[in-house]
Amino acid sequence: MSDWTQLWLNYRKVSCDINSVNVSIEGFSCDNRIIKSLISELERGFKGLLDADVNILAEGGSGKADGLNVAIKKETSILAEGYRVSRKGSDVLVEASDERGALYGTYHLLRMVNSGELSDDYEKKCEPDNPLRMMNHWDNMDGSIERGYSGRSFFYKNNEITVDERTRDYARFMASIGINGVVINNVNVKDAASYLITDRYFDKLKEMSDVFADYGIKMYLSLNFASPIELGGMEVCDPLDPDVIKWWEDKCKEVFTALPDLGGFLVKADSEGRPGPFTYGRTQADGANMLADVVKPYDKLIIWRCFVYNCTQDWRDTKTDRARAGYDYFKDLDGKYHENVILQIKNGPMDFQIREPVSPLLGGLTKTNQMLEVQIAQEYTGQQIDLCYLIPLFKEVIDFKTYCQKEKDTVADIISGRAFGNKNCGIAAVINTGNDLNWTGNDLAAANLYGFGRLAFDMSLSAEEIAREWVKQTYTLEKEDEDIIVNMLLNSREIYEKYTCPLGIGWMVTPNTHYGPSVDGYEYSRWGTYHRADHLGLGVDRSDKGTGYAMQYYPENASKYNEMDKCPEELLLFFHHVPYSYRLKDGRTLIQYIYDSHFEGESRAEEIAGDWEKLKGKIPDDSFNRVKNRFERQIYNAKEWRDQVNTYFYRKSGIADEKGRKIYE
Ligand code: GCV
Repeated sequence: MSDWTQLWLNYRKVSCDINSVNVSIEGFSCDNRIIKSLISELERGFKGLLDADVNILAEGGSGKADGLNVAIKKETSILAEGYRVSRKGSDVLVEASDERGALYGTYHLLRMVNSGELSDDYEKKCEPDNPLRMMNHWDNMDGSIERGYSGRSFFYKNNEITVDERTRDYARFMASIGINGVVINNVNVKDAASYLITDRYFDKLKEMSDVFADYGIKMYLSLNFASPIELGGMEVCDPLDPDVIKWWEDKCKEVFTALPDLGGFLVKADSEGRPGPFTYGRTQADGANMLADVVKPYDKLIIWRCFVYNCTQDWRDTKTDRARAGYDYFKDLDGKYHENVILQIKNGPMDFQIREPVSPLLGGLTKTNQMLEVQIAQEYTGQQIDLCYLIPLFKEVIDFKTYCQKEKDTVADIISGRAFGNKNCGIAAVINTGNDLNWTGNDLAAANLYGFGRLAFDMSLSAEEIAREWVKQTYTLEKEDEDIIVNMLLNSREIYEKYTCPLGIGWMVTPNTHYGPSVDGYEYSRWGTYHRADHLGLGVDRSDKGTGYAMQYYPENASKYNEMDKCPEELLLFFHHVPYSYRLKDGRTLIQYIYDSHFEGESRAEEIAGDWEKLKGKIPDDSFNRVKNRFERQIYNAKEWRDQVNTYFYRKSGIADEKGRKIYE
């Protein structure tokens, strides 16, 4: 038995009477590295799924008449990375214009066989929505993972890089869901990680990037903006200083000579203590463009994060609003970024809370390459202990209408390039993996890993379709049992939201670790994260009478968010300071809603834990028990949240629960 599971690629035997598969490759070279991976995946997949031997035929050859004949064929009319899979009786065709597309089509074919959906007369064409579909690792070189909840890094140990079979399996998983870029180190680049761009690590990095290249994945590195100081011994890292520019030019020549396949760099600058252009009175565009110009001759990208805000705020100051920061720093520079710069924007203006509005920068920028950043590492959403299927949240974000123009104005339109014709754009997720046996800590959290990739490729898929696909690939269950897991997943975000922070207010979480309740944990700190509760009400006034954040949206959204009565209720406390006696649309007061949602959230968490029990004996024991254990911890957490939040607001408001349930005094 291996030290890690095969997730959704476990290729367990399905019932089917095919016992041999003939594969022909037409128009692609069998020596191509991606085609080699494709062939080995077909062998592995059909062996496992059908117990069938795979015969690879030379071009035009013919195999055994009774088998399935799979042709992998070049078809130039299909867009880059896209594919068409079709079947007529025993003949299956996977068509693509390039090797990546052929590989993705192969995974699609195996998926259809696995789920029993490859009917005798089948055809499906898929072309990726987003040019860049990336994973961001926050792995540190000492083996720890910032906000990692699944063990240690499988890339690094004791400041050394590991490349082994697990790296290959990781690359297979990523390719199987259409990921084409991976940033392998934390955006907080410190210590040994700063040396990733030196010859100390080039050999290992090359080895890793070769494994990724076998699966059509480009490797990227996070960069320390202060490298000229830390590695070059210079006094400054001012992006307009000619000596600094020269240093970067020499450095990039060295890096891209050693690592020609590297896709470029991801940069966190002027954020949470990281160095950046502000130190020298320069703009974010000055910093990004300098690096972009330096990497341009090598045809590489600079992905520049917009997570820039004042993290030394004073809670007494009610005018400074962290939510405003991204827009305030980046909006005026729209159009000033060079073509190979992409701004990477977190989905909300704060920081991956369970509920936030969509960042007004998405679509606020119309002349700049944009990439959406989401987080499948469940930092604020249950840390892979509590079940929280995040695809519904991501769907809300990508479907959000920004009103940046008359048509094609959703976030999906913007990040895919459909809105403004950008080529360098897409979506990235902070990944939830580690070296735990099951990769994601909670076996069910793999649905987020799988789901993110599938959604990045095809944004028209629904959260339910993705959940069902994942369940079918992962477990062998009757339809009614599949439904149990699909429903658990689909309800999980709402449940988590109900027992944690109400109506978009966010935070109220244990400082630093970010797991479990601490209503005032971030109330008097420097991070700009306040709920402003008093004896009359709670919430942050971000209307034009408050911090003005609501006005950063286009008028259609701004007017909606600006007024308490028009504001979508799930975001009410994000935008307004609301009296406890305020009546929501269903007639309940705000305080009663807080009590009700916390009782309901906790009891529904118990219900889904009970649903899992129904699957005992149907899910492999090891997986069943791991998840069961997580649910026990989730229920403990949900009770803590319920009681601490309810008690806190009962003490503040002095208003009793109308239903007379137990609230601790
Ligand atoms: C990588 C939040 C997290 C940090 C993270 C940061 C970021 O503040 O808590 O751990 O740092 O976001 O996205 O850069």
